[in-house]
Amino acid sequence: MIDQSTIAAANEAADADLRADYDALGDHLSRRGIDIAAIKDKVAAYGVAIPSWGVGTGGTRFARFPGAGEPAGVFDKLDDCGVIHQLTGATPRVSLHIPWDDADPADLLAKAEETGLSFDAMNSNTFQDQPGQAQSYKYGSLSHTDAATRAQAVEHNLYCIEMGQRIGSKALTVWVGDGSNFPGQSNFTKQFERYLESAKQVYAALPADWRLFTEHKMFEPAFYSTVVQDWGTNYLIARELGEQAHCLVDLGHHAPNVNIEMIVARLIQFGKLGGFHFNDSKYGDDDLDTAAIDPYRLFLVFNELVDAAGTPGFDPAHMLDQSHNVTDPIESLMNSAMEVQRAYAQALLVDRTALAGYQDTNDALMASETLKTAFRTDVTPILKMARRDRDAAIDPVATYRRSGYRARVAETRPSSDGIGGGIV
Ligand SMILES: [Mn+2]
Repeated sequence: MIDQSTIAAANEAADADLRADYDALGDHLSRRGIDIAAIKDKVAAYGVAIPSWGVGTGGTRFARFPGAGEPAGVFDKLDDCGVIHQLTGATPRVSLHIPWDDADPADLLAKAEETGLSFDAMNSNTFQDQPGQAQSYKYGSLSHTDAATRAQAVEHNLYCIEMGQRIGSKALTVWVGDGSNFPGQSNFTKQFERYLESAKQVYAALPADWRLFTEHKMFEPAFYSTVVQDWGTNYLIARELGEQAHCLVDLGHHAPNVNIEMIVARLIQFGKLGGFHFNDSKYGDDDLDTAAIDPYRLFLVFNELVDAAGTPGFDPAHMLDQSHNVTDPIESLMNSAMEVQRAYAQALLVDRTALAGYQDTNDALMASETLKTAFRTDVTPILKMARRDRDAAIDPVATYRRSGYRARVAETRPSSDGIGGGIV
C-alpha cells in the first residue's frame, strides 16, 4: 500500500485551490437550487467494483505488452486493488474470477482485511479449458451438445457459488463464450434449450440471498452467433430462471450506436437490471477505458439510474470491466472509477421536475438542454472534495506516480510473460 503521509502531503499542497474551486461551484449550484454538500455525500457513498483481472495488462489476440511489476497472482492483484481504493476511495469491492483467482478462502479474507476490501460478484469461467479438465469447451459449455460437458460447466458454476459463500460474495456472474461461427453450425433453438436447462441447475443451487447475473454479448469468441447475444435473450433467461436472476449490461457488448440507456430503462421497468460492467468502445467490444470515447452515453445511463433511484428492490451492481493494453492498469482503473463517479454526480444535477415538465409539453429542445446543462457542469471539485474528506487522494494519478508504487512492486514480482494472447 502507499504511505498515508505521501497522500497527506500531496493533498496539503492542493488543498487551497480545491477549496476555492469547490466554493465557486457551490455558489453556482446554489443559484440552480442545488446543495453541493448533498451531492458530495452521495458521490462519497458511491462505489464501483474492480475486476481482479483488470489490474493485469490486457491485450489483443495479436499480442500482449505487459509492464514491470505485473501482479503474479490473486494476492498481488488484491494489493493493487487496495491501492486503487486507497487513492480513490471509490472502489471498495473486488470481483474475483475462478479459476484465475482460486485460493484458500481464509487467505483471501485475510488479504481483503489487510487491503481494506471486500468481495463483489463471483465470475465463472467456462470459456477456456483448464489443465487436466475432462471435457473441452471448444464447442461450448452450458449449451454444449454433449451432456457431460454441460454437467462439467454446471459443476464449475456451483463451485464458484460455494467459494463465494466462504468469502462473503452475494452474486454469481455467468458469461459464456458459447455460440457458433457458421450459419447452420448450431440449431439456435436446441442450443438455447440446452443453455436454459443448464442455467436452471445453476440457479437451483443459488443461496436465498444471492443473485445470478447473466451477461449478454453480441459476438466474440463466436463470430456468427452467440447464445446470449443481446438484452432480449438475456431478459428471457432472467424471466425463465426466476426472481433472483437478473441481466448484466456490459456497455461494450452491443453493436455500435445501440441505445444502451434505453435498454437500461427497459430492464429497470421490468425489475431485471442486475448491474453493469462499465467500459467504453468505438467499434465493437473494444474494452476501452470507461468514458474514454463517449462520456455522454455514460451520463445518459446514469441519468436512468438516478431517475429510478428509490424504486423498491432496485440495487444494481456496478463494476468496471475493461482491458488495459497501453496504460498502467492501476492508473486506468483509478481514472475509470472517477469517470463513473463523475457521470453519477452529473446525473444527480439533472433538474428532474423541469425535465418532466418539458417532456409533458413536448418541448424537445429544452428537455435535451436540461440534460446537457447537467452534463456540461464540471463536477471535478465535488469528486476531489469527496476523496479529500476520506483521506483518499485529491489527485489519485499524480499521487500514485509520486509514490513509486509500481517500481517498488516490480522489485519483488517476477516479470510477466508477454507472449501469447490477449484476453485477461
Ligand atoms: Mn463483462
